[in-house]
Amino acid sequence: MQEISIRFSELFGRTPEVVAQAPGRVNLIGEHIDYSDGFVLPFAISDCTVVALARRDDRKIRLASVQKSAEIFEVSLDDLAPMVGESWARYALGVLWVLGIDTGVDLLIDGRVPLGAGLSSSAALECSIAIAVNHLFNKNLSLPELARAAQKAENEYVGVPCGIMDQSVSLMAKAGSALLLDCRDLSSENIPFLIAPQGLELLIIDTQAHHKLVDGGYAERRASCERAVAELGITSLRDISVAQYAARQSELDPVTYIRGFHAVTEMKRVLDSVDALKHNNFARLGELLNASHRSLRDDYTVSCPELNLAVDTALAQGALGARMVGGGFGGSAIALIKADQVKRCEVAISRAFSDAGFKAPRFFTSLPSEGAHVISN
Ligand code: GAF
Repeated sequence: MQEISIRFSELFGRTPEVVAQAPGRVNLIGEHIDYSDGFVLPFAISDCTVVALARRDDRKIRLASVQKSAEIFEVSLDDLAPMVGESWARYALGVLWVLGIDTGVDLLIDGRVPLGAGLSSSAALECSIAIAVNHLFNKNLSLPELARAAQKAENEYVGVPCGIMDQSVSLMAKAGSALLLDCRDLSSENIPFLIAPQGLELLIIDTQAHHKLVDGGYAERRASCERAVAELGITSLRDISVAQYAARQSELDPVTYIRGFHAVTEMKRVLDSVDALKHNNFARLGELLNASHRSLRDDYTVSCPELNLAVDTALAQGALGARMVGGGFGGSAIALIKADQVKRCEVAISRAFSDAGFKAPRFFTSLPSEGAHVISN
């Protein structure tokens, strides 16, 4: 029996009916454009959130997390409403609320995606529950439908205005590939991302920085993109080329213009990256990662000193490319680097952080892994 099933039995005095897991993610490129209908290119990491679930014959929801020891949070199905629950529990309850279940459940979560590292531990939690509930309650929802449900839970139940990228990749990713996702209709293509045979690794640097701006800053950037769309009278930033956008600069205020400029240039960088990957041109991919970072740092202004130092140090150590990933203002950066340079790079980044008086960073590497699935039932 799996470890989580044993813990579930100890806690709830019965065996789970289903165990499922969903991974966190790293976004290779295509940052802050999922909410502008863009193409993005994330992949799933090997760290997952695992959930064990069993139905009850009443309307109680009992929820516990391995990371919060045996503390059981209890709520009635009839009392589910936005913001009900402890902060972490809201992500789980939100999914139950959106999917609509007709009996209570016992639910145990084992979250193994590093928290606060910008690797989408929240999407992993939501999607592990979405896939388990879909299976146990015979919902027959497709992966894109489950992604939309998980996003809705985060938007409306938890109150975070995230886009659709993290939930989609957590559900739809394939091992060995990055997911080229069209955020407009959630169609996707698996783009092989096999860097090991090239002697390369993708180093993930968790800066351990969490700047307060994160909540307001994300919503504010999103609002700027929406303003650009409204003022230019277009359907989305997806529907305008870089040249067309630049030609209309005078119609927008400077801040709105520069935010939208990040979005339209990032959309092009994603498609150029796919082309680079299809031609095994990792030097070109590295240049595009660097350009993405500069755009996020200078135009979209969602980077921070820790992320910039991680990126600059990785490049000084010979990385082909490096950039911040995720929402920004902290969290992780990635560096595409020769495998035999990884250790030296880690040492240099740790030293640079210590010299700058920053908290010690953490390092991970991960191959592109499989999306959410039921492990046992
Ligand atoms: C966060 C959000 F949740 C995503 O939807 C996406 O916008 C990302 O930031 C930035 O690309 O992870």
